[in-house]
Amino acid sequence: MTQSSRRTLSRRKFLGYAALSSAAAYGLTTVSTRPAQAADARDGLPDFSPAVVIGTGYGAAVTALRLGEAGIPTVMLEMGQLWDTPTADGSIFSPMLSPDKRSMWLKNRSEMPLASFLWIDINTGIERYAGVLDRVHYGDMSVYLGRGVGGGSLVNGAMAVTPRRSYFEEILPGIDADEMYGTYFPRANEELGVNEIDRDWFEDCDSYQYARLSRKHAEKAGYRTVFVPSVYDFDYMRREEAGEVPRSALDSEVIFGNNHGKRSLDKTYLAAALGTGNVTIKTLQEVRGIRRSADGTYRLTVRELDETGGTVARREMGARHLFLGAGSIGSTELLLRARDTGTLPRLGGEIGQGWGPNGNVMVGRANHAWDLTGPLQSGMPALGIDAWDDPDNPVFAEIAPMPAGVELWVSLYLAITKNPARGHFTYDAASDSAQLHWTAEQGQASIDAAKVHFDRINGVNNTVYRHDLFGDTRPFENRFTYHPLGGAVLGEATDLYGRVKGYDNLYVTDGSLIPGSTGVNPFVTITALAERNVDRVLAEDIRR
Ligand code: FAE
Repeated sequence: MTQSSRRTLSRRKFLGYAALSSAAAYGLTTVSTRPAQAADARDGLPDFSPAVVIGTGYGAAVTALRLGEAGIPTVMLEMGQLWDTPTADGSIFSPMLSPDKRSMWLKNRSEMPLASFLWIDINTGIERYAGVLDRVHYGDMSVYLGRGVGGGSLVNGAMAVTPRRSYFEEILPGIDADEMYGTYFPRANEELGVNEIDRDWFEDCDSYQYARLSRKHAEKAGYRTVFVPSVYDFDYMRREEAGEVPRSALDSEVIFGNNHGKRSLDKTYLAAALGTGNVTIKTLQEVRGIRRSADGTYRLTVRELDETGGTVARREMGARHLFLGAGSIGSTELLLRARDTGTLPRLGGEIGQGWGPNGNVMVGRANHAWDLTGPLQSGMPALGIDAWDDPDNPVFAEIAPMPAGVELWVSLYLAITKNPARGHFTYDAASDSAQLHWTAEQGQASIDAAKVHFDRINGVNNTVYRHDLFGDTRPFENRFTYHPLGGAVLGEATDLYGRVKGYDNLYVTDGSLIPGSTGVNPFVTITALAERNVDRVLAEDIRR
């Protein structure tokens, strides 16, 4: 990138960021840098836009930026809220340890990944509200999702990991890996603002005592650990520990949103997209239906929500080019509904297939009394145990915090395993929703793989598993995932650039494209693939 294009981009980002802030301040559901559009914010949707992007997560944000840069008027429809309005105490997001209504999407109780501590329920009642974290339940699996302008970037752990090239080639063999690793992964890392922790500070600080302890235990058992890049600003974190700035990662914040420090998409791609002047974001707009008009354009049925999930209005809007960026769960559901209710009948049997939880398993170990994790724990993981080269049980285990503000003598991990089992979705007409078919047995291979390594770590360190964290006595939790992947897999439900088979000008641009597993935390892969795909779509389908 040249110096002048860098300057243009940051000016654009500034404009976009200003638009995001002022929209929140005025309570608008439309965010745009064009004043005329902001003024008619409460007037619902335009009847038509050349391009519509559903969602505002990673795939969606990349797509909107590149469409906007190409001069294409683009509307983004997001079912969640814009998270930029401080409450009386100055916070935008709910505290992590005492969740309020802002924490969860339309729930009456918080639903933390750790259900209990010493078997005591740690969740609390909250007011039903369009909050930032959703947990969608399907039998033996539930899926955590971010809701709001920025999608998963608002609630995730910020770990920004480029997958091993050999594994990327294994999961997506049809994609030119030279191009991905030469162009698109570097581009994604730069635009996302990925940074690395200062190694000297890491060794010295209080915030990562918990990670250094887990490293000590892992190394004693012969494992190697690797630093994990992040989109949390590590310089800001260093100043948090020094007491120079308000705390966020060091105030236990993560899954209910970070009040400071995190480069979520509203600070990066979406700000830049708005700054092009061609992109408008409409919030609290849930797309429910997609059909095709006689002239070949798409018509969307959109439900406008209020802050408690009630329906304000149902409207329609049209698009020539339609991009689905509603995430693995959201985009898959939209396509399945369209196929099975007959509004897009040419969609194929590949829709809804190839889903996986990225082999996620959570596990806790009980530490000896003298092995302290420390009361201060950064909410943003910075280290992982890398056993991915184990030929029988490949595992990448991020060393996760348990940021309660007091010593708990627990080491926590989120393991990513290589589990070949895949689930699928079907459309359920009675509930008008997609249902996931995934069984506990399918998840067992992930537990078995993680157990091999954590048994070894426990054995060498004379430690044991915690049995009190997941609501019953199980030591391993694989009944939820942070990393839903698949449902409209690249090269199967779509061509190799995300064009949905059976229809032209219809694209998938999010985690649905990835066949169930990336071997690492997925958002860098989703971002880089979206960059690659939109390049091709702009060149061949839109600018032609
Ligand atoms: P996503 O970010 O989920 O965005 C989809 C958007 O579409 C959301 O804003 C939805 O509200 C919206 N939407 C859905 N349906 C509709 C509809 N019908 N109409 C309008 N809008 C709709 O999609 N990944 C990492 O790489 N590193 C991490 O550290 C990490 N930690 C995580 C921690 C948590 C608690 C969670 C939940 C996830 C974490 N992830 C992490 C996963 C990561 O956030 C996720 O893979 C991406 O956000 C998925 O990006 P997509 O573009 O697929």
